[in-house]
Formats: sequence, C-alpha cells, structure tokens
Amino acid sequence: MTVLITGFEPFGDDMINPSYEAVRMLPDLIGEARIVRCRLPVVFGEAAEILKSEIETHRPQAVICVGLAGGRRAITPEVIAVNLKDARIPDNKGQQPRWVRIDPKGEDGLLSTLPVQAMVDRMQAKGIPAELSYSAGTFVCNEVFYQLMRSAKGSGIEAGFVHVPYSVGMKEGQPAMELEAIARGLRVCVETLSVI
Ligand code: PCA
Repeated sequence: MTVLITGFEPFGDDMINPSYEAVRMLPDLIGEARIVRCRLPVVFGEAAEILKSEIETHRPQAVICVGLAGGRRAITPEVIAVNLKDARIPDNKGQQPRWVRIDPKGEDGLLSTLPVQAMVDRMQAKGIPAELSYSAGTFVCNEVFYQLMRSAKGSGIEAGFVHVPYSVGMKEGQPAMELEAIARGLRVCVETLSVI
C-alpha cells in the first residue's frame, strides 16, 4: 500500500521548512507502506491543487500532510480543518485573503480521519513531545487540510494534517525540536495508521 506524505517549502522569513525536511528523512518503506513524498508550495489554491493531482496519480490509502506551526512545542496532529482563509502574512505569491471562506457552500469544519489520538499516545510513549491540536490556523496549511478532507470524503482514504514545531537552530528563543525527532515522530504517525 501507499502512503502519501507532504511537507511545505519555506515561507515568510524562514530559509527552511522543517515539515518537508523531516518528510525527506523518512525511509521509503515503513512496515508495509510505500512512502511517496511531495513538497507543496505555500500558495493558496495551488498547494491544494497539486495535492489533489498527487492523490490522483498515486492513489494512496492514506495521506498525511505536514506543515510548520512556529511556536509550538510538540508534534500536533490536527483534529479539524475550518472553512476559512484569514492570512496574517502574504503567501509565497503575495496573496493575502482576509476572512473569506475556502468553499462558500462547504461545511464549517471537517474532521481528520487519521487516528490522531493514537498517534499522540504512541509518540508520547516513545518520548516524543506530542499533543492534539484543535486549530490548524487559517493560512495555507488549513486550506490544504480542508480541501484534502473534502476530496477524501467517501473515498476510504485515511487523511489528515500534522503540524510540527521549528527545528533546532531556526529561530532564536523559540521552542524547537531536533529534525531527527520530528522525523521519528512522523514515522510513528505512519506506523499508527490503521491501513498499514
Ligand atoms: N505552515 C503554514 C503554511 C506552510 C507551513 O509549513 C501554515 O501553518 O499554514
């Protein structure tokens, strides 16, 4: 079976994005699962479109999108995507939607279908800082998460989003995790999937 894992390119004033750096460190095979990686642009609309076409190409049984949430202390599987774009900073193409719906006719919120609590429990059991998050924000990550859950609906694909902290050395005075620890945590998330 195939698990698609995505990370993001850098954005804002950061030179790297630990989400893709950690995804890159994952082995090609985790248990029975073949890992397909993809780096998404931090661009409203485009990132979700690329993700959709990757899903059509690879037909994965599970999709885990990973992004950076600077300031967090732990790896945080997201519980819910909200139907809202409200960008505090411009995306990498200068777009900055303020308080607009992702889908004017869509539901307000869509829940992850990943085993988020089990992921947190298993990461913690291995000494990796982890907790649930109930907000993926209102920037590009949340839009990708919302569109992912919309397209995965009824498809049987297990899908959701995981935010990770800054990696060590990125931002002075901010909480951070070693890139290796972030990658280990993501590996545990994959191992927790019920499809593998
Ligand atoms: N984090 C941003 C977008 C890309 C990323 O890694 C977010 O949380 O929306």
